[in-house]
Amino acid sequence: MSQKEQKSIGIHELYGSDPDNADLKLWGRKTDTLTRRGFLRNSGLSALSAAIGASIPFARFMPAGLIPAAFADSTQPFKLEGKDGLTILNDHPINAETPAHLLDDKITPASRLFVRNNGIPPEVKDTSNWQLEIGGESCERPQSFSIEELKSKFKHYTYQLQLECGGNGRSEYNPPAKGNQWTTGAVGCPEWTGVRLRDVLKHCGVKDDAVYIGYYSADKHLSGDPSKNPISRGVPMHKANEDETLIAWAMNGEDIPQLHGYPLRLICSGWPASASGKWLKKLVIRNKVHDGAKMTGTAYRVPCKPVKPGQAVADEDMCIIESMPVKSLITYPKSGVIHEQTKKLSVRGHAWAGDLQVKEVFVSIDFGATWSKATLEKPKNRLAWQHWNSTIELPETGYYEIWARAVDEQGKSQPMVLPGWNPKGYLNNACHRIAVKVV
Ligand SMILES: Nc1nc2c(c(=O)[nH]1)N[C@H]1C(S)=C(S)[C@@H](COP(=O)(O)O)O[C@H]1N2
Ligand SMILES: [Mo]
Repeated sequence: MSQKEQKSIGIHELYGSDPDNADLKLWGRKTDTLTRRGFLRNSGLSALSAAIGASIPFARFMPAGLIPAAFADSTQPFKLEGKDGLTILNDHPINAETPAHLLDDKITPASRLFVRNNGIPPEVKDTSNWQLEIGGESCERPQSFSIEELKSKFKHYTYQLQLECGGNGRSEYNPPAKGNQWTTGAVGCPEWTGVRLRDVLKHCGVKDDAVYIGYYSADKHLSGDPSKNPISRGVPMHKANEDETLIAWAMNGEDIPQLHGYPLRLICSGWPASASGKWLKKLVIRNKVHDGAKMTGTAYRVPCKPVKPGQAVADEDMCIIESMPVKSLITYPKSGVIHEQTKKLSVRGHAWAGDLQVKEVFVSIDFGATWSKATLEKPKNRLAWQHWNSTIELPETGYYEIWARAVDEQGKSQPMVLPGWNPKGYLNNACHRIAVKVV
């Protein structure tokens, strides 16, 4: 079996692709098409066990078409300046994600924050002339601020705020979506310091007809055409006016790193991170939904109602993504760990839910047949991710998968299988899982 085949059929595609066939092909396992549970025939079970190098105590619960988590991570991280073990998905423009076990820190350090660039980043050396311009048709008093003016005129705030790319998890969709094939690592939660966007907008006068803000940045379009912006997105006024929406100059108490938007960036946490413009040069207050680059078509928009995978969707049936769905990560142990059966296993990670809080996190060791509740901490502040942990006993030696599932304050759970297909492969919040071999 090639790596490509392994990668192209994962747990979250179970219902999207062809589980019966996949099972038969891979493990000689027959699927009950009614319950969609796979039944391992003796030969299939031993083939699977041999490939993993362990018995599978909960094999009877293993869903059809499942590629063991032990095989899922086949990409090799390689080196990006200032980054620690990130996986590079594209080098023009640079896009890199963080393996789950390297996101274990409560506050994501710069060295472990994913990078998502749509264009060519500027090389900013001297910021004494950097001006942030505020304008737009719904701005009463258009004006510019130097960084020093921003710092001296407005009150400073520091919050821990999570950023997740709208395309995080894209790699699992079928039919596949074009774009960076993010797995689980396009998320992070550093601490940001800056001024409230609301305070700056108020100072410049917001007209009654204002509905949206939009950003413009200093990065260049990949084509080199100076009249084109790589990305110019925004948010509605109610999001712009939130306490935690910042014009930030510091990350984790230091200047924002070049790759992450030095010297100024917008932070609109809880929404697709594409709303958090880096290398910020201009903000516009709009009297209509902002129509900059990547605000229209299939960019950061999904079908307003679910569609069949691969179906064409009319433009008027596409809706802009707003708050991101509930999600979690297992950051310890690292997938593939070998654990002694006599010891309890500590498991931990983070969970987040867009604009909402996470209410509960559950953990399963039997492919989702049963779940136990993890201990969940409160967020440091609104829109920060929450830490969870659990201590697990594994009944016998063999191969296990640990699955984590978060539920938001409105009772919405992460799905165990892929959520609704959409043309660009956004919003995959299916459960994260890791492989554990117990000896
Ligand atoms: N100016 C500018 N801002 C941008 C982008 C960009 O390419 N240019 N990418 C956006 C996207 S799609 C994401 S997911 C986040 C990524 O932030 P990070 O690279 O700091 O992790 O920045 C957003 N802000
Ligand atoms: Mo993104």
